[in-house]
Amino acid sequence: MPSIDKPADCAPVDCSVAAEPEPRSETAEESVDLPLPASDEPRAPSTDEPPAPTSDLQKPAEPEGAVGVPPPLLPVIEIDDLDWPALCHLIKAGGIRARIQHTVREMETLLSRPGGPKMLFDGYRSSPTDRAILVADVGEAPLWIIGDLHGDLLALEAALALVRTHPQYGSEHARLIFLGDLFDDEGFGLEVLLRIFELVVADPAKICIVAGNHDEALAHDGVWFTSTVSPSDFSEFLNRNRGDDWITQAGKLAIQLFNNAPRALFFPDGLFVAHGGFPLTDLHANLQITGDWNSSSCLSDFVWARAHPTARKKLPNRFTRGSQFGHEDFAAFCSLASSLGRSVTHMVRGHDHVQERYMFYPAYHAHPILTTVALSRRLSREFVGTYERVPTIALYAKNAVPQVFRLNIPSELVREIYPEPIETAVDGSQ
Ligand SMILES: [Mn+2]
Repeated sequence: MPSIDKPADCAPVDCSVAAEPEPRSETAEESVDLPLPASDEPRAPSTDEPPAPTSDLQKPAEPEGAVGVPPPLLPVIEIDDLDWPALCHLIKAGGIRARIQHTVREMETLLSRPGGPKMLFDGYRSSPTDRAILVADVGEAPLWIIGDLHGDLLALEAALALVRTHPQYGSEHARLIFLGDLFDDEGFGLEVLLRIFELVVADPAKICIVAGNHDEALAHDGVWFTSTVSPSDFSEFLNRNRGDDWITQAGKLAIQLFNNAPRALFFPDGLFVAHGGFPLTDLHANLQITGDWNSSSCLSDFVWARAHPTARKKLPNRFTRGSQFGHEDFAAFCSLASSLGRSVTHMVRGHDHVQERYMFYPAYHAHPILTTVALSRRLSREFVGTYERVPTIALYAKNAVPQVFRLNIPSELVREIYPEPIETAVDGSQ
């Protein structure tokens, strides 16, 4: 793959050094999938076995009007029949990089339009800078949710093949919500970014990009790209390529796009969408009074908060942006949001790179949360499990938890596109 800047990005020193500067905010990402008790194994739900109704201990005092059974979990769908050789060829052909000038120009034009780019759900912003959008009508065309990609061009192309051309599930009208974290963790960060730019430019009304913590952390100080998160290899890649005006401009456009990208979406059926979480409990009293969903602390929690799989409550820790929440914290948020006119009953998010690449947390059965990430490989900061993973995406279903689709990419293809780095094999030692 001569056109792809991979070998340099895979230098072993990047992986080990980058993990150290900010351990408190990012190492929690792995700790979530390490100590799970057996009861937290992801499960494949079936329609005839809905989650148990809320027990009396779960929500003793919730003032919900339309209390009923929680939104159901739908069966997980296995996708095995994509055209894998064609996907492999597509990625190796390097076309995305070859189209960079056109893509960057088009994106530049779109972002400088007076009325904004008019992307999916932008019409529901209460003001041009509203980043916690109350969506009045989700629309009818299929709506897919794609979690963390971290440079996973293979998972992205597989997802696009599914949502557009699959004989059973594909549609030319398909719309996409990206849950952020498009780059960092090596892989094909620039290609993923440019590919998503291409999708936006082709039809902005079909694409919504919710900012993740890695996207939000990227900045430019006038000379250099910077990042406040670790790993931050994408900003290092951009700096290494500062002689290339097109790559530099792509990075700057990404920053511009993410600055004003939504941090949260509230759907009318109670689905809440964000990269990480929701305003944690120490913000609730103030939020109740002000109703200001766009306060900097609320916006930060949407992007950075992490799900604890089993805890009832977690004390917000404001010394780290990645503070955790428990299932009663989410129930409290659902209650608060509903009292502020935003019904929240369930959530879809990315952020935590769970080993199975999707997770329904049993402890959250009263208010289900789906975590979905589209990562086909074990990242260098993950230390357990197989190298090949099954990336997932999810399909919006009204009044239900979004339906999980597992993209069963053949192992050989994963290894061909992402050769396993020798230095992280077996035991994770560097
Ligand atoms: Mn992530």
